Amino acid sequence: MSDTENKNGNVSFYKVYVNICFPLYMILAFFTKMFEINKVIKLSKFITNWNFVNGSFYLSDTSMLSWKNSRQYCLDRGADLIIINSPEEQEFAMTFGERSWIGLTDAQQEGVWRWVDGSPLTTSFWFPDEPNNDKGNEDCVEVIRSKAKHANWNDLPCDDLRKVICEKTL
Ligand SMILES: [Ca+2]
Ligand SMILES: [Ca+2]
Ligand SMILES: [Ca+2]
Repeated sequence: MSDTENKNGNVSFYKVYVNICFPLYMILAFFTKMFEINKVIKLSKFITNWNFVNGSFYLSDTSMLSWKNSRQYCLDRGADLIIINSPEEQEFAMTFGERSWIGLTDAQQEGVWRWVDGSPLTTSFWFPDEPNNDKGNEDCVEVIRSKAKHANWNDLPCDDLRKVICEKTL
């Protein structure tokens, strides 16, 4: 191999690097950074008004939203609607407002209650005679501030407007 060929070989490798590899790397680095910044923005949006209790962040809002929009509100902040795992969390859920959505629904199959993470309902805190699926159109669940702290869930139409409680577990 002559010196010229060797030189040409080095030049073409350099050209490929400068014209293709380096720009691709920069584009990739840019989008990676944007993704990270976006995650930080979402987290900071979430933690500005957070409550931290027993390993979870909770967030509420004064807005009255449908169940679906409440869920989207939480998902937009890297969380989801509250999943009530214990009597303590049940009592805590009542502190957010008179009537708030929780992350429980039987929209997929009537009478089969599932939390938003897909887990089945094991411990429940229904009002007496609830859930009643009134008029065949009650697939979402609210928690109502009440003296009966462990018997105050009601199923109701998912398009009704209630407060939102988001939960983000660690
Ligand atoms: Ca929980
Ligand atoms: Ca139902
Ligand atoms: Ca009901």
